[in-house]
Amino acid sequence: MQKVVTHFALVLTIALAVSMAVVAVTPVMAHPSIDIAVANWKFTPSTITIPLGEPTTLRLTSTSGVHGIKSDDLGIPLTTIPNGKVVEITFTPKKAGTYVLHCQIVCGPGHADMALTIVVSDASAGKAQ
Ligand SMILES: [Cu+2]
Repeated sequence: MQKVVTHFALVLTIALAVSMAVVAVTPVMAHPSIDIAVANWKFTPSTITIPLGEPTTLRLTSTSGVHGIKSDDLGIPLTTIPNGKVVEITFTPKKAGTYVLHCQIVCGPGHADMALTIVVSDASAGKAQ
């Protein structure tokens, strides 16, 4: 009986590992996902370029301090990024341009200069219609 239980546990472990591997290689989201490190007092990268009209997910992780971003133009609600947490924001830019998002939480001496620049690029603009 003990052997059967051990065998079952092994099969279950393998099945779990295989299903996790499938999840890992399957593109879950077709739209871009961008990792941004947030720290005192900068976003890294500090400038990102994203396509116009496509849902984009920002995955923000703070390694020091509590920060925040917000953009009415881009449809990003006021979002706090606590230290050590991963915060995901998905939005769809409606208008091409350059948007400078200043940190929304007063976070210390470097706060005034802490900004994330998002360039929304209309990739079809240069192509013949
Ligand atoms: Cu900040």
